[in-house]
Amino acid sequence: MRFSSARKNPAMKLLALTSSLLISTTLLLSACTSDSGATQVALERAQATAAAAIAERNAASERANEAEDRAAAAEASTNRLATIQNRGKITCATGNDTPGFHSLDASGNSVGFDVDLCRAVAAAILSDADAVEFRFTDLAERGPALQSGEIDLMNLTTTWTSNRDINWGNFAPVMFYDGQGFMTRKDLGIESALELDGAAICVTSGTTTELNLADYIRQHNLDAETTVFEQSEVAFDAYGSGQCDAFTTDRSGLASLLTEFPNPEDHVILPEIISEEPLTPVVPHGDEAWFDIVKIVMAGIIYAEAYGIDSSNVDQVAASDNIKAKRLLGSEGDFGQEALGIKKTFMQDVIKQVGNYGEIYERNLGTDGIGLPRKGRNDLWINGGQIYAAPLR
Ligand SMILES: N[C@@H](CCC(=O)N[C@@H](CS)C(=O)NCC(=O)O)C(=O)O
Repeated sequence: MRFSSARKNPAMKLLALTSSLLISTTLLLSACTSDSGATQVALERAQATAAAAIAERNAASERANEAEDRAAAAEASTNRLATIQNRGKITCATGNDTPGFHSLDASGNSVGFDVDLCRAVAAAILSDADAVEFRFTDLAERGPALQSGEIDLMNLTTTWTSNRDINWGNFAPVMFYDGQGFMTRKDLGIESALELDGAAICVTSGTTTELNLADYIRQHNLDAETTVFEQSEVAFDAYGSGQCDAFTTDRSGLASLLTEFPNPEDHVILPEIISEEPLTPVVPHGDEAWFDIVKIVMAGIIYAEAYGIDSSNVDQVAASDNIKAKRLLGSEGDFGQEALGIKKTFMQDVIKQVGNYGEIYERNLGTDGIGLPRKGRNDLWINGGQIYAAPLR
């Protein structure tokens, strides 16, 4: 509203100026009727002055509009929480073709580990985990989608790298620790990635996978041929139909895509892990408070698991005498909710509707999902893993 009424002002000013210049031209004309030559010169001068003033005003008005457009974009990206609250839902970039991380269930709803963080953030700020508009984004489009600011959050098996951190957006705490691997058909008898000399390898574009593969081939002097696809599902189908001897991506992605094969036992994941792939939610640059909100929701689900709070016992714990757990649930104290302008009890909505980190993991990636054992880096720090976040206080 503020912008549309401000927009009218330059046009109205322009109108006022144009009519005042026309009035002065008419006055000048009638004052100089005695000398027609001088009148003609005066008239031309007045018209030229009026035209120049109008052109200058037009340019100033255009500059004002551009400045307002820039200000509107800046305001949307610097006050994303208010924008989302007005809109009534968050816009989250994810995918729909990697079971466990992001896919569609039988009713066409988005489900998965990546999807659940979008839902958790929606539950935190809108009290409704379903208040999410999912934007299915190709991997090569992730940078532009973040840079344009058109999405509020991205959770799309995205590796946190230095270049992406600088150029794409702000990366929240790591949600899943991974590394890149290779899959081949068992009947090829290949036991190591170093035996891929002469092989055709399928890979998805716009990924760290593509870059790491190029490094690996060069580093080990392999004479491998890479075939690049825009979507991992298409790349994987190409591998499945025998177009390539091997397929490479994050090892969790290999395990995920394997669940879609009718004959998974005919394939083998090679032992080499050739890179670091910390998979991380990302927000556009430019709004620190919004970045803090996403981080605090992540910390909330992680500490909820550590404190033994899950979707089945929220009310019970909120009324208990466990000080740390009660603070997390907002029944006492404050760990930043007030400064961020979010509901004190936001974590109750998140845990009731989406669950703690462990529940999210098991439902999608663990025993009830694609069967990736959690033990190791993706376990909580208290169990020797690396899943950790800022303490809530
Ligand atoms: N983590 C790597 C690779 C990401 C990747 O290849 N993700 C696949 C699953 S393993 C995916 O989500 N594909 C969805 C799509 O192609 O739309 C990156 O950030 O570049």
